[in-house]
Amino acid sequence: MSLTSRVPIPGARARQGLTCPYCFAVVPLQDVRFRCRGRAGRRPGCEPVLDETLAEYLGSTAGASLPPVFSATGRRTRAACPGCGQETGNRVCPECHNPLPSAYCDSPGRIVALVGAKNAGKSTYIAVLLHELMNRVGTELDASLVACDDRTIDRYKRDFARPLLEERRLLPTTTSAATSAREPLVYLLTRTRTRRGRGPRLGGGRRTESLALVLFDTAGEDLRSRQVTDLHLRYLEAADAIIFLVDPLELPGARASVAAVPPGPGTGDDPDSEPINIIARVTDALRARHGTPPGRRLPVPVAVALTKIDALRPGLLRQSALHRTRGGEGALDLDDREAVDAQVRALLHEWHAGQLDVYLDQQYADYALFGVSALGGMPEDGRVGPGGVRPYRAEDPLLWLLYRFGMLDGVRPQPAGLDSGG
Ligand SMILES: Nc1nc2c(ncn2[C@@H]2O[C@H](COP(=O)(O)OP(=O)(O)OP(=O)(O)O)[C@@H](O)[C@H]2O)c(=O)[nH]1
Ligand SMILES: [Mg+2]
Ligand SMILES: [Zn+2]
Ligand SMILES: [Zn+2]
Repeated sequence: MSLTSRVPIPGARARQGLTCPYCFAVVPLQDVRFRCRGRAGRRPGCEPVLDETLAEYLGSTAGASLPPVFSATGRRTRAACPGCGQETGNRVCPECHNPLPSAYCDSPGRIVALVGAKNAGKSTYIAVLLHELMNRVGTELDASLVACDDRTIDRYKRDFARPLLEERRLLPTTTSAATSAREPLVYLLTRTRTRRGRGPRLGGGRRTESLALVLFDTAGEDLRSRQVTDLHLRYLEAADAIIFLVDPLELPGARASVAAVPPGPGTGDDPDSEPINIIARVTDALRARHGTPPGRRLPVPVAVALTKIDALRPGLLRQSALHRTRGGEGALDLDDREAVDAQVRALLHEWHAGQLDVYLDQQYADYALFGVSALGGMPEDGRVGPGGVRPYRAEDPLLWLLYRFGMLDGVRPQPAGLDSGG
């Protein structure tokens, strides 16, 4: 099988400009604005002023006093501030005044959205995935994960890393966007690839590619109602790829496969919270937004991941692809990928949740199934289990998406002799 037979990615669809990863407005490049660097030490510059546009986005004036924003041609990477004459390379979105990192302006960023029902494990997954990308997986991929703004850094520490990873407390239920302002965590994942067999004279042999990882920790509650808020819709519409998280404990047929049903707030018999209904609601919204005619499948790549797979009976995992540890070579092992996909599909059918698979196949041209565990073990009394957080295959959906985006090679370790693609 050819390893280069990747289909074109819809994310590469010609956009009229770039999509702001904060407010999801589509901005023509020439309309991108600049923010003065401000005064620092002996360097002259403008004084901070209240940025009302940013304050409106934040829903608060805290953190919105910054050096002024000005217009200049956003196609350039730098511009001189009309107030103080100093050059700045800080570009911002004209709609919400959030920073647009140059790597994001210069290479078409890709937005990955994360969705799931209440209690599916979204917040826990975000905490762990980001940690993995900043550490083990980042090293393996030779990729750096950099937060695009200080608020992302602060919020990741305060709401995710500190409670879950340091204090080992389970994360609280995410509050509804109706009661508290919601803002995405915006990161840039940058990977430098050295193209094998290409000398530096042929374009340098090194290519830097970026992916905007925009994680919007939606409250499951907000996806329950049909009135998905406008920001949610814009988020989903802007997404070049979607990760759906599904709690297997919510699949009625899976109960028998679970080692112990965890205590805590299950969603019970509420049909609005069933995974397939959440996915259907999001799919309807996507269809409306993309104007996809009925009968045609949506082109957005979708990774559907069963969460909490540590909760499945050990017997079920033994001898299974899910149980195998992924070999980490900075490439996607396509044999392993197919084996996991087939196993999760078999589990869904065994659990009488085959309709989920059928539905995805009808609606999406490109979807893949995963099994992940963010915690790696059952939590106890509101805390992470005694072994600490030991994530398991948490990065798999993201690796697959990187592969789909052409940012990661696919390899088949067996049989030997195949070109490793790329
Ligand atoms: N066994 C196991 N349990 C998990 C795992 N991840 C999450 N959980 C459990 O699922 C609960 C909900 O996880 P959250 O990450 O808060 O879920 P959420 O999707 O953010 O929920 P809402 O914010 O209410 O929409 C946690 O409190 C844990 O009890 C996991 O990897 N393994
Ligand atoms: Mg949450
Ligand atoms: Zn200035
Ligand atoms: Zn914006």
